[in-house]
Amino acid sequence: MLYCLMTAFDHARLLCTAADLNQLPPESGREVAFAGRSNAGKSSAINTLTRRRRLAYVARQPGKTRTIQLFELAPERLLVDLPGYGYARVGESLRRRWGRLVDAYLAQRAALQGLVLVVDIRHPLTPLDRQLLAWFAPRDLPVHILATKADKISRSQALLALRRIEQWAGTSGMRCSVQLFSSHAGIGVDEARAVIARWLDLPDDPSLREVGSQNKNPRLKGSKAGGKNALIGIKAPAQGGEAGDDETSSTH
Ligand SMILES: Nc1nc2c(ncn2[C@@H]2O[C@H](COP(=O)(O)OP(=O)(O)O)[C@@H](O)[C@H]2O)c(=O)[nH]1
Ligand SMILES: [Mg+2]
Repeated sequence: MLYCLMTAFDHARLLCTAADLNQLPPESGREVAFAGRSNAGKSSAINTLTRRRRLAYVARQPGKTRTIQLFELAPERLLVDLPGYGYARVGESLRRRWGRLVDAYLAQRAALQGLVLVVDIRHPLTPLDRQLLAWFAPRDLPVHILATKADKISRSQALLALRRIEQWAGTSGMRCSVQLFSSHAGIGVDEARAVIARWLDLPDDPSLREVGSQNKNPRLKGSKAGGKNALIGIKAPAQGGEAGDDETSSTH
């Protein structure tokens, strides 16, 4: 039996694009930010979670996004797509590369409830990702790592990579959870939605709606991704089964 959150995710809309902190909306609500290396799959993840093809801009070339995009799921409940880091020359400091805008957002934004760190499962937790987490740790907010593009490698490789990230997370001292994800294959969608819904305190969370057994994708059967997140306080589904993003281009 599968369950899914019938949520505000399905009603997402672009609220605004901010090139500067003073263009952000007032801090009266709750926000969950998506961070990660350029081209890791942040925007694709947002599109998949909201079951939209082009809500967030999916770049054909890495390093293009320079603004913060804010998506409204419900009044004062926002998803925030941050510009990626790591595309500029190796050797520059994270803060210099990433810029004042994102730096200030993550350090100061009071509305921020948690950070979704999107990592390409084939290159998980690069030095820049670790730098970001170390730098973000003093805020004492939860971090959920989406190990995405799980469709690009075998299931056994994916589980091995997942275990490595979990081991690191276990020693990090942070409130850190990890899961497999794929925007293209729809892996881990409901699990990620459940974490975000809880952080955003969405009005319909944690109401679960029984939808019956609809998983037609044999790749997803038996995956452990749905049960890996120790921070989820509700029954995690086996898998989402829906792939909201059918972008086929890849710069890899
Ligand atoms: N195979 C595969 N490709 C993906 C996945 N997610 C994103 N991509 C591709 O990776 C590239 C970068 O994605 P994008 O979402 O723009 O990354 P961002 O820079 O982190 O926002 C695009 O070509 C996407 O189509 C995924 O889950 N599987
Ligand atoms: Mg993007």
